[in-house]
Formats: sequence, structure tokens, C-alpha cells
Amino acid sequence: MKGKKLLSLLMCTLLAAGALGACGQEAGESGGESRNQSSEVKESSGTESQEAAQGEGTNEEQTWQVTLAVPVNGPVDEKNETLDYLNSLVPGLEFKIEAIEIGSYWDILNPRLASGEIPDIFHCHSDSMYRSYLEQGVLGGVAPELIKECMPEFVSDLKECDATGAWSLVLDNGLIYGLPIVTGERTYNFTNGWRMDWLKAVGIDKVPETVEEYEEAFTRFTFNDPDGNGVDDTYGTTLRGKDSTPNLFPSLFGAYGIFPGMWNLAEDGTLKFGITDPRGKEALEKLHSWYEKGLIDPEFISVDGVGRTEKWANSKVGALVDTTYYNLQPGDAIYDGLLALTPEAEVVSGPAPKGEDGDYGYMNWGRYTNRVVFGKTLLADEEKLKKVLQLYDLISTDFEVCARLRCGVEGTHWEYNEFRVPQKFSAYSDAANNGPSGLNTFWQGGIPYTPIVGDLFEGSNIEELNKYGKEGTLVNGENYFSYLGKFVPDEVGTAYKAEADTLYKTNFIDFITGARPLEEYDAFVEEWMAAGGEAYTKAHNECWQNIETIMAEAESIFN
Ligand SMILES: [Ca+2]
Repeated sequence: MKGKKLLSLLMCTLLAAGALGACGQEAGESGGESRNQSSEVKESSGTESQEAAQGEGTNEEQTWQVTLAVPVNGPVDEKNETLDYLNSLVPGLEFKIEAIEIGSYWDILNPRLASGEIPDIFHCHSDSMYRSYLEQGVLGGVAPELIKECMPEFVSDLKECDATGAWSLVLDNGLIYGLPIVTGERTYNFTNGWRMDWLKAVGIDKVPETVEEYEEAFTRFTFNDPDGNGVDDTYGTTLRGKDSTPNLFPSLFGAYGIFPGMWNLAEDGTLKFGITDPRGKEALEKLHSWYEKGLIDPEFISVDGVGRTEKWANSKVGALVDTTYYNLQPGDAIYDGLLALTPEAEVVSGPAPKGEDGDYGYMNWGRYTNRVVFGKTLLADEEKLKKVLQLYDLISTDFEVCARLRCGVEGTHWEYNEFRVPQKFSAYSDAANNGPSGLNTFWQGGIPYTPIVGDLFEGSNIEELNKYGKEGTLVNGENYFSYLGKFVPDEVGTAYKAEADTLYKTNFIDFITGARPLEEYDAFVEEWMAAGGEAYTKAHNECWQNIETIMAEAESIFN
């Protein structure tokens, strides 16, 4: 742990707990055992100080139980090393973590929240759920002054990254309802991956760079037996038609100047939902022609993230069009899965396909992504609240602490790679193996680590890794916008989801397969507009006009 962080943590502990004094030392690494005795765990303070007779006015024995809900992609054992470490960080806190499989996260959490069983903290990757729970009074609002007092590093990291506006994601009526998750500028870009050994096998010696070159490579992958087994059993690529419909092959759309599920600056100076922009139709025509020619996996409609990874690992497709740069590096399940079955496979990343007008680029989710929110239960005890804020200041801003929680022990679970990015050993890149270590706990969320810490995890600031992700003519916040929906009223989003969203997803796939001919594209746009798309478009345009004002309120508090 960096000295400066430790000092600030101690300062804040002193500020918050008053006479707590040196009692904090006792927790250490061994603290987990004693605090696991439930008789010592108190939901809130009150009787504690009376019992701590030997402490003479202090409450050094007091323990607060903190409930936390996080989405995960694999097992988390009830007792695990990660939990022990987490409990050792700030004396007095004992976490009870509910790790919920990410696909059923809201299905499980929603009924509990509705029945009043509210976690003190929970990961919130849904704007709609955030707005909804804010309105229902499920969330607890903290005074910005307390955030500044207990989370000085977090506040200063966002300021240093010029991301103070992100506090607007969790600001309502002057109170802070959680912590914004902010990434470095333009990180998490998609980056397409290729089988370089396949390209060479079919007579192509460089990574494709244009729509034409993509088409040529896909054609040869489909018809020229790139794996050399004498069987016609391969395709150019597959798409996640089952679970990622809004973003099928976004970089191909980028070649036409838009992203289908984003708000794009249209020729008339307004924002249009990508698929409804005439340029979206051109991209659909190209994608449909590739499907007709057999270059796209014909099973793509039923392919999800797991299915895509399997097809890649089993050498059924030679390109991935929904990955990020770090998926294409050793230590990632997508890379490791392929190499485990085909050790001679050569994986490379490449640029987004360039279109005829020179447009190209990879979509990214922007700087403002999700939230970790406070349940109202967290506010019941101010001393507990302060300690939790201190803990979150530490785990979100101290890279070593965060790495211990997300990746495990250096040398045991992971090592630094040549770019000094933590790389899990292959045994641990498979989430199925991580139950006892607890390594799945914070892999999908739960820690709103700051952009400074995030850059160190993802290597997003390393040119050599992320150069393709960053280059191009499409810029989030200039000609397309990923984050406006975070500020659009919940009722507009809910109304959109009720009908127009389904129309979008269904027609997107039907236009690719030809189930609906593209001659009916204009009719689709009309249907979408009538089904709630028009109000949705209007709300996003209004939000776009007001976004600076919205951010300015948060900036005035935290700058
Ligand atoms: Ca073959």
C-alpha cells in the first residue's frame, strides 16, 4: 500500500472514529477469525460501548456487518481469501457479500429490494434500476462534505482526471447516492481480433484494414479451408445475436460513420439513434450481403458470449468483432481458450474496417459507465458509514489493494506481463476455478476504481496494446454519445423498453438474415418512432442540450 494512501486512511479513521486510537492495529490479517463470531457482530451501534468495559470509553471491539451485492461470472465460496483480506483493511468492518450470477442479478435482487431487504452497498449497472430505486427511496444519500472528508483520494483522483462531472451520475437534490464508475478516456474500446495463422494459410499477409479487405478475408476463411482439415467447417466470424443485439459488429457500422445502438450526430445537426440514421441502412445492406454469401456464422442468432468464445476456441471462426484489446492477450479466457486447443494459433488485433468515405473506429462506452450505490441501510449508523466510505476510498484508489481484491496474490494468482499489466495465470483466467480464492467477487464490479487505477489494470494507456482501439474518426462525446441515457428520465426509458427496443433488436437481426427485406427499412424506422422511439429521441436530444448544465452542478461541488 502506498504511504500516502495509508496515511490518509489513518487520518480519516481518526477523524471519523474520534477516540478510536490505536485499536485499529489489532485487526490485521488475523482479524477475520474473531470477527466471524456472529455474537460479536452488531448491525448497528448502541449497546456496544457499554459492553466494552475494558476499553474504558472506547469501542475498539465493535464490529459492523456490511452487506454488499455484486454480480459475478463464477462461483464465490462463502469463506474465501479475498473476503478475509477485505475484512482486514478497515478495522471493525465485516463484510457479508452476496455474489449473484450476472445474468440473473436483477431477477434475484429486485424482489429482495422490493421486500425491504436492502444491501448496504450494491453494484448498479442499470441506469433504469438506479433511477427507479432512487425514486422509491431504496437508496441512501450522503452529504458531499462527508464524501470529501472520508474519500479524499477518490475525490482527488476524479478531479485529476478531469472527471468531476461524473459525480452527476449519483447526485440528486444535493446528496450523493453512490460512487460513479469512471474509466480512462476512451478506454474499453472494442478491438477486433484475427487468426493471423489463418490469414497466412489463405494467402493474406497483413491484417485487414478496410471493409473490402475484411470481406476478402472472411470469404477465404469460409471457402478456402483455413484450418486445412479438408472439411468445409469454418466462417469469417460470428455475432452475439442472442445477448448483444444492440451492438452487432459495431465497427462495420463505424465504417459508415455511425454505431447502431449509440446516439450519433446526424447530418441535420440533431442526434439520431444509429440504426435509424440512413447510414445505418447502408451498413445493414453490407452485413446482410455477407450473411447471404455465407461469411457470417449461420447460427449467430443463438450465439451469446459463451457461444462466441467456444466457436473461437474451437477454430470455427477466424475473426472476433466484439472483443476488446485485452481479450486478445494471454491471461484472458478468450485468448487462453484458443491456445489451449490450438497451441500454434497466432492471435493479433487489428484496426476497425475503413469505409469508402474514410470513416472508421471502434465503439467505446465512454468515461461514465456504471455506479456502486448506497442502500439506505448504510446510513443507519454514521460511524459504520464513515468506515465504509474510508474503505471504498482505499480499495478504489490504491492499485495494490485493488489488485489484491480483483486478481489475488501476485506470484500466486497473477504476474505482471511485459506491459506491467497484471496477468492472471491461466488456471485463474477460468472463473470456474476461482471459488476458494474469491477471485470472482470483484471481477465484474463492486469496486468503482478510478481511471488512474483502471489504466494500470487494463493497460489502456499503453499505446502498443490499445492503439487500434483508440484510433479512428468516431469520437465519443463529439460525433457519438454513449452516456446521455444516464440522465434521461426513467419513464422515457421504460416506455422505450416496453416496445421500441424489441422492435429494434428483432429488426436488426431480421435485416441481417433477410427475414425482413431491407426495402422495408423506412417502414421499420416509422414503426420504431411510433412505438416510443420518437419520445426517446426527443429526450436524448434535450439531454444533449443540457448536459453541460447537469455536469456543472456536480463540478461546482467537487472542484
Ligand atoms: Ca476446414
